[in-house]
Amino acid sequence: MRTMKPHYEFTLPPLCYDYDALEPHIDAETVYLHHDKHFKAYTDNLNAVLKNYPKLWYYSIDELLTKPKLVSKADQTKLLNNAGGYYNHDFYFKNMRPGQPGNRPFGTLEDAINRRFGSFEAFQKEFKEQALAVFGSGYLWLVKDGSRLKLLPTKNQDTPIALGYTPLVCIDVWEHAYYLKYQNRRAEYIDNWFYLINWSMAEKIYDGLLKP
Ligand code: MN3
Repeated sequence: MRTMKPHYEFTLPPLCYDYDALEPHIDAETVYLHHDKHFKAYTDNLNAVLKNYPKLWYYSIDELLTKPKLVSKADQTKLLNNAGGYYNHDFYFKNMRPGQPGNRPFGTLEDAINRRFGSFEAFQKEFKEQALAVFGSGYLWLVKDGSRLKLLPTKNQDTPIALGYTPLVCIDVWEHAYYLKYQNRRAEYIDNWFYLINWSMAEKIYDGLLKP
């Protein structure tokens, strides 16, 4: 049974911290533009597609992403791009918190990272290499693939859930995520972003205590 409360219209999820809370790693203006303008545009465009499909107003974002054929062929790309932009940005902003020195995973996820990559430092190195290698616009994710951990690059606004993976951590490497402060220096943005990863959130998802 579908819940009786519609998801439509989708609203822009508020930031869990102040615009300047990620300084000096990500500047306040970038956070403001990225959240209030870019993320908002995906939200508005998603609502614009859904407006014509009252039957879909009860579908969650996950359902929309995994069942794009519910809309006409002409609207499928628009739905996937904007529902994907909504899902990915919601995850990205929640997956960060004010920076802390020595920010690292703990608990069962730390054990799994050590098993899969050898050490946290080896994980960071491989993550950075793959995030640098994302060509054009996209994301790099740490996902759970069954019981295995995996690094997953995605293009544009493709999502890991449409591919059947459970996301744990993600970095947005679209230029709008870092250009104001770092210009073309994506590597520096990645190094700084490591201080911001919300490992508590990743750990809860990994342990099945939180839905991504
Ligand atoms: Mn973005």
